[in-house]
Amino acid sequence: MLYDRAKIFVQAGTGGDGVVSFRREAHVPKGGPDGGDGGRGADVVLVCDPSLRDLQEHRRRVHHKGSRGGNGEGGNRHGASAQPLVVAVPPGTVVEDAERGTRYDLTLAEQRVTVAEGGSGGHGNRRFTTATRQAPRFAERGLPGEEGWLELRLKLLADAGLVGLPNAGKSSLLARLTRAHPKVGDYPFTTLEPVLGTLDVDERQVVVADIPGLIEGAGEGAGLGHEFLAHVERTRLLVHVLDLAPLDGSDPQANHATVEAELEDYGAGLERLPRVVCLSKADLVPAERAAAAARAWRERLGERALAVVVTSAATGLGMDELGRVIVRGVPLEQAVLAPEQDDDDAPLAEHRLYRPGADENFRVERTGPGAFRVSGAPVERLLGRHDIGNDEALRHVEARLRAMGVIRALGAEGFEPGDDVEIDGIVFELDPGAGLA
Ligand SMILES: Nc1nc2c(ncn2[C@@H]2O[C@H](COP(=O)(O)OP(=O)(O)OP(=O)(O)O)[C@@H](O)[C@H]2O)c(=O)[nH]1
Ligand SMILES: [Mg+2]
Repeated sequence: MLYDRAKIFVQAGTGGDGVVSFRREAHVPKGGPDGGDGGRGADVVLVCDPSLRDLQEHRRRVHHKGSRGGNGEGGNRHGASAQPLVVAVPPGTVVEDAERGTRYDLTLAEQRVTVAEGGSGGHGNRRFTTATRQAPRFAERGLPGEEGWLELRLKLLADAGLVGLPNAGKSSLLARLTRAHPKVGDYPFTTLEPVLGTLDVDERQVVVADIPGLIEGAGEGAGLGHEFLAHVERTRLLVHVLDLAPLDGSDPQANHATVEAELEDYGAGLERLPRVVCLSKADLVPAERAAAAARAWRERLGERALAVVVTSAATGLGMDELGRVIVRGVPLEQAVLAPEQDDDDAPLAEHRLYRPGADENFRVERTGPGAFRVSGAPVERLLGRHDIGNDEALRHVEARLRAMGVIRALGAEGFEPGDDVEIDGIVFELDPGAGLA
């Protein structure tokens, strides 16, 4: 079973708290503040690891939580920043953060992306020393890290995909062309999940995927193949494998039409990919018949196929030609290791990061007589940082609110000193000393 979907929850670490501390030395009667800052919480980082094949591990382990930053200590010692929490994903993983609308494409070994940033550490009391406040008795708390659900989807990284009806001979071709060992059987649906093989021709390598057989209705979900069509979305070339002598006596032309219709129904532009047609199992028919079929298909398809190749996995006929045609059909610069852009307009960022923006603002609203609510990320962060049960910390918060323009905005809404203010669920009496300006 190939696990190609998973949903994980990532939670970056909380920053360490700053600390309140005063210097104590035998010969210094009254030392100054020396509380150090807290360290950063752990980022959560996804890294592309070629030793992984699919997302199975992520079905078992859903939660990933980064550790806390260390707390500050006296003597101006800062807490340690936590090491990032590294989560490995296989090459070809598309990561989607629906809430933020971000998306990352991890295709190259060691490629990494920070999906959740650790919270910053709080400042120790030393940082709050001012000319008028020589001995601050408060420090900041560390902030929580970012968190959220991520959707992981694996889209195999193959340059070329083998498509065709069940039993057409796709796996036999892959085994013959590459060192892969897909299962081959004389019954339909032998291949239950895509298998990749590497084709070496003229010092180039291209990756070929063997996709489970497609049947009529596959585009709408019938059979097995439809689940795996996502994996050929990234390919540059499709090899349509057509049995020259189907056991069930079916007509190759009708079979060809069935598969092409399903590719089109799937709807990801698969029908626009260049085609190579491979007439398989040639050893089962007289050579003249195979040659005549190839001529007929070339005529019928014209420009629609890069080439029509007669093959036999049993005898090796046509294998070199098929290999060359595939390699030629996959442009060098687009070979699998170059991460590619998706069709949709949103440019794919390798390291797109969400940062709480500097342009975020606050909103003030009246919630009742003598009661107000202030919302917005910067004010909520400020409250998260401080213990307003501590008088000094509360005065510091008031000063910050004033500097941010919150006090003035409250005044404009009819706020009177001493009224209640709620920020992020915390209600407190705000009594700014220096008026409402
Ligand atoms: N004589 C002959 N038999 C072949 C050849 N290629 C495949 N076969 C046989 O055809 C049957 C199907 O081959 P597979 O390679 O498993 O076909 P497939 O397209 O991968 O089938 P699914 O995985 O079920 O979609 C097996 O019994 C193979 O031995 C060939 O070139 N010559
Ligand atoms: Mg197969």
